[in-house]
Amino acid sequence: MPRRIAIQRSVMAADEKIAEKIRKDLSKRGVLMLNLIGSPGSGKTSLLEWTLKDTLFRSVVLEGDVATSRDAERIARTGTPVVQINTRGGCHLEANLVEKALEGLEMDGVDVVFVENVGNLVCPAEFDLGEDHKVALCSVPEGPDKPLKYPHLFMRAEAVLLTKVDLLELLGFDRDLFWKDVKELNPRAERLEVSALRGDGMSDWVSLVQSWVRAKRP
Ligand SMILES: Nc1nc2c(ncn2[C@@H]2O[C@H](COP(=O)(O)OP(=O)(O)OP(=O)(O)O)[C@@H](O)[C@H]2O)c(=O)[nH]1
Ligand SMILES: [Mg+2]
Ligand SMILES: [Zn+2]
Repeated sequence: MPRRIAIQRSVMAADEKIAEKIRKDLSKRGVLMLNLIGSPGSGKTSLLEWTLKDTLFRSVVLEGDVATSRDAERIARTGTPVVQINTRGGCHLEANLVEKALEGLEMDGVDVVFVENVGNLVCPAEFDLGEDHKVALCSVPEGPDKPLKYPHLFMRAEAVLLTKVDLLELLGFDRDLFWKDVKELNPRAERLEVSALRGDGMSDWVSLVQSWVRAKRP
């Protein structure tokens, strides 16, 4: 078994170098990259569909899924350039996949690369894709206890979004507990409540992305 561990380490080390290269290349161009991470169905694609209605920044999207191009088809309907990455069983994106996906995209004039990671609350947090920020999504139906049970993502995220807040009352969601635990894990993270169904919090989210875009411009 030790041999297997060594192989995994070297693969991860190579991938970390690719992530650094992606970060450097995008920074030279003044392009922001965001890595959206959350459970399957937490509302990542819905958040993007809403965000891409905004024309103040130009975006491209990389869609990570185990199989199908369904999410890429949804994004393409917004008119935004998109590449689908299928991991064929893999439960997270890696920098080498992102590097390949970026090769085919025209980046002139682009402000933001949104990466939707594979739906998974656990290991995507461990893999650097070369992003500027990780954005954690947790939806109301998942329950308020998730931050402490799956802490790594919440600890590393620059922003935590509680999604589907239109369901707060229906599901008796304890939002005080949720935010108390998030603050305990990561007091500096931006904290937003959004609903892609009703539009709650979307202008705050778009403003946050815009502030990151401005900070990135040369
Ligand atoms: N009530 C409610 N439902 C939502 C909201 N946002 C998304 N949904 C629904 O939640 C389901 C999953 O949404 P997606 O945006 O596809 O979730 P996802 O995180 O991209 O899912 P994967 O890509 O499979 O991991 C869909 O049926 C959406 O219509 C919301 O704000 N409120
Ligand atoms: Mg999706
Ligand atoms: Zn994984």
